Amino acid sequence: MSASKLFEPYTLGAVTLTNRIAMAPLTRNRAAAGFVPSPLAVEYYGQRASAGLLITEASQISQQGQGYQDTPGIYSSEQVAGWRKVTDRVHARGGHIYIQLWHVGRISHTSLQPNHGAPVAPSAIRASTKTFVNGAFTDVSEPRALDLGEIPGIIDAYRHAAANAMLAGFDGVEIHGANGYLLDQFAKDGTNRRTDAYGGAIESRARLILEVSKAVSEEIGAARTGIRLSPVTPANDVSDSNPQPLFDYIVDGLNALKLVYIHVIEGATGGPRDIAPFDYASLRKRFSGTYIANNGYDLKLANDTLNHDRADLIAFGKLFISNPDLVERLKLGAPLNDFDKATFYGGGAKGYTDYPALAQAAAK
Ligand code: 8OZ
Repeated sequence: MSASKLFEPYTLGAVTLTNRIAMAPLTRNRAAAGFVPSPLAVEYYGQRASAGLLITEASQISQQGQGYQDTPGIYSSEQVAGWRKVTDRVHARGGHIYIQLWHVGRISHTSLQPNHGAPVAPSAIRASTKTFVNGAFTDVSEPRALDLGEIPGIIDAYRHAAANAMLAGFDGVEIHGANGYLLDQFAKDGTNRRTDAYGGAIESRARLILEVSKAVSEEIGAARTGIRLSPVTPANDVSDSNPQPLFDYIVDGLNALKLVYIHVIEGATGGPRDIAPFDYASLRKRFSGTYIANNGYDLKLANDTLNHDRADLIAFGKLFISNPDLVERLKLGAPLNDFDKATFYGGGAKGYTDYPALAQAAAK
């Protein structure tokens, strides 16, 4: 086994990470009543604290921002108290943790919305996709277009959630700008048909993601504000006719705001990396902060990417579900546990906190 940069420390804004491995945000649908992280979440994140950076599962910034059953929030004081137990456990084990701030936009269902109203979107275009509610996969509901006058309230909800994240003891936040949720819906022309200041030209479609990034970084500091982007993913029925200039423009804006990182899903989320041509090196070149690369990385691709300076950190997703000690396993070249897709979303400890670490596996 040769020395690998993956296991070297890295300074990310205000904190020094013990290695260059991030745990990607992973939706697990196990929040308790009130959308509060449960004691099992404390165990789950604590088991994975050897990752250089943990990024939590996407967490809604408001009830309107929720799109799936049993996902945690970061808008109420009970949710803050629940998350505080998670961050305390991770910090006690020497780890660092950011929370992903989420507004799903049109990827929701009336049963989850305030007063069972329509989910909100840049334009009233229903997504051809399903969500998980009331124990079943269900078509998402028809959304309504946001009024111009509602947008400041949405930006404020991000700001409030970021302030709550600090109260909960997080090291920073990751704005969810990816995977066809609200900010991505505004940015891309397949979902945004607005004719006001938030639709039309690239500068207008990018306005919301940049205004949210500005508000959050003003609230908690740019050195604690990262963002996730997915320029070409088809996830959640999102598309753009010309993603390169759009994301070049967005990243220039994020760079001017001095965000601490961009976390880029290269290709189709959880799928092929080469789904569409896109020059990720252009984003890296435009951005002075940290570049976190994600999607389908294994040890070899991770090492090649770091050695060629194409990224600073590598985020692993599904492998962290089944390998709480992924860092040690990669370091030793040890075998990896397989993951069970049937327990990804919802349920209890099974498939959540019961995957064995190496020492436990050896003792069996
Ligand atoms: C899987 C299931 C539900 C939501 C994403 C937050 O794709 C998600 C998500 C993933 O970013």
